[in-house]
Amino acid sequence: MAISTLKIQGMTCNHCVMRVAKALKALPGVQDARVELQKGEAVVTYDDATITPEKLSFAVVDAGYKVV
Ligand SMILES: [Cu+2]
Repeated sequence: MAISTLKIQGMTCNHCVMRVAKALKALPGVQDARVELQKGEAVVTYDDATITPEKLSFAVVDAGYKVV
């Protein structure tokens, strides 16, 4: 398992947090995603044989947020 921290812009409320967490957790290979509104980041635990950090970022962008 690998852990990656994504810096996310555009989250303004708990709804955003849920959206991002849901998008990340829906990806194959993602075991856990902890999203923090105040820090503007997501800490993702994933299987690096299944998914790459780029794909984690794409999922966040697809959900409507920006990864910096
Ligand atoms: Cu929101």
